[in-house]
Amino acid sequence: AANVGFTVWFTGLSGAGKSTLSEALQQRLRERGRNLEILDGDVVRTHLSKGLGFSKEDRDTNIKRIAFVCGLLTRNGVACVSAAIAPYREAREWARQEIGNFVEIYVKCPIEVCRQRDVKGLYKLVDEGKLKGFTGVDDPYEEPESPELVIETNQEPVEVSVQRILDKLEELGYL
Ligand code: GGZ
Repeated sequence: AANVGFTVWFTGLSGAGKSTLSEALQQRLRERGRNLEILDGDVVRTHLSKGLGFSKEDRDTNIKRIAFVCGLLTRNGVACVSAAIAPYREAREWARQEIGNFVEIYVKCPIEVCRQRDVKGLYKLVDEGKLKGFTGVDDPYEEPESPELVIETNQEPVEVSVQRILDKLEELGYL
């Protein structure tokens, strides 16, 4: 099914592993001759969503923009990944409706582990009181209720997680 478009919609805390999984998935798909377009929250915010902040309204706008682009790409046969926090259930449901071939994956990781990883030093800023409204600390994260897959990034290596994602995509007929 080389030309079926789909969107893998990751959701999870900052530092949970969404970007890492996206890149590993892109690598594995490339080996199979399939390109993958990654819409990473962090990157999208420097272009498509430049100027948006982290209020509920701005996060929802960000998610709707990402979903809109993923929808366009998906219906033209492109394989996409969204790697944004996407903390609100309602916005994710909106994305699911907008996109169609939608695979929601909860990138689950205890916040203490994210905090320890602190790849970008943001949790440190939060602890120092220099960053307010941080997801999972003093801003909401609504866990998915029925995602297609849950990946616990502190429980298994990246390669195992990526294989489970590939298996799911095959099962759904997208690969
Ligand atoms: C959460 C924040 C915040 C606040 C800056 N809350 O791990 P990162 O750094 O690279 O990714 C996070 C990114 C979140 O942007 P998203 O577009 O994914 O968020 S959302 O889906 O909610 O729109 C984090 C950084 O931006 N960051 N401030 N207050 N993450």
